[in-house]
Amino acid sequence: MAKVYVIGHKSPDTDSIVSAIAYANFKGKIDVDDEYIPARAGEINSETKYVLERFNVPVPELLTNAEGKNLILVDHNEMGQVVDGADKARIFEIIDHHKIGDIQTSAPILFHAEPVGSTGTIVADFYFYHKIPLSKEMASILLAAILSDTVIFKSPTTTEKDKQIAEKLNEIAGLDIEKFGMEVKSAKSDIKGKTANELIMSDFKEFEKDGYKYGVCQVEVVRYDEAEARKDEILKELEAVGASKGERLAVFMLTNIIDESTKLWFVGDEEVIRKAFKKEPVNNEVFLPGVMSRKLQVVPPIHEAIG
Ligand SMILES: [Mn+2]
Repeated sequence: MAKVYVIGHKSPDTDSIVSAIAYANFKGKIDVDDEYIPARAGEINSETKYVLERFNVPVPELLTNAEGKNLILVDHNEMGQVVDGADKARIFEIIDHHKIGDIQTSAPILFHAEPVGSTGTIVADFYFYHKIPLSKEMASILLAAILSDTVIFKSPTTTEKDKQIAEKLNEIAGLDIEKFGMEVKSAKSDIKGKTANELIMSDFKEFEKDGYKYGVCQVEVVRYDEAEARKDEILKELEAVGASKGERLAVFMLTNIIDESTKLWFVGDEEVIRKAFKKEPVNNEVFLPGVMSRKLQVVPPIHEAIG
């Protein structure tokens, strides 16, 4: 009886963790001679924690070094993302939805890659294809993985197959898909319990043009109201942070991943904001529909508008 670890990429997301759990469970059902153990290559994030706790599914065991072990890789096929020691492990299978990377094996393996929105979609499809019954818990976490990776079907990576498989899973899970997706995504973008300083500093980047210093932080949310209720507090802290760094402009991007828009809050140089976004700021804010990327859509116009 061989022991085989099913494992996703480092800095695991919900898809990596859930695929490992669900595929290990699937393999255990079609091959009773070997033992399939779900594993993880790092700490789980708050979204994954929420999903596993909600359905009472145990967190997979942490594998820090895979040397000498038998592995099945899910949700990745790049050496840069694989668990440490994988170069000295035996890789039996790869199940993934990314571009083909650089992993090499010394023996033939099962390599299943499909251009769909999540590995969860592929794993769920295996259950349906082989008519292996899915428990309510397993169907629910697989649905969570699909909704997470496809940003509730809003990501351009979403395919028809993701939607169809999600529907089939939900015949077992019995959830309100849209509402469940929001609950999953909000678990990661939860701003409750974080101070204004923590929100600002969690992803703050500093820039400079000809001695003009400015800073831009970004916080992703699934709804605006919670952060908006704290706008005064956040602006006050933003002003303090900007001042401590000698910045003439400090920007807080409140990005709504559902709505695909950004409320840009700022303290300091209003003229630069006006010029950069060709909008009249109201209460230290401009609303930017379609804007989600700091490096592509916010920093270049500000940089251009300075000086
Ligand atoms: Mn994935």
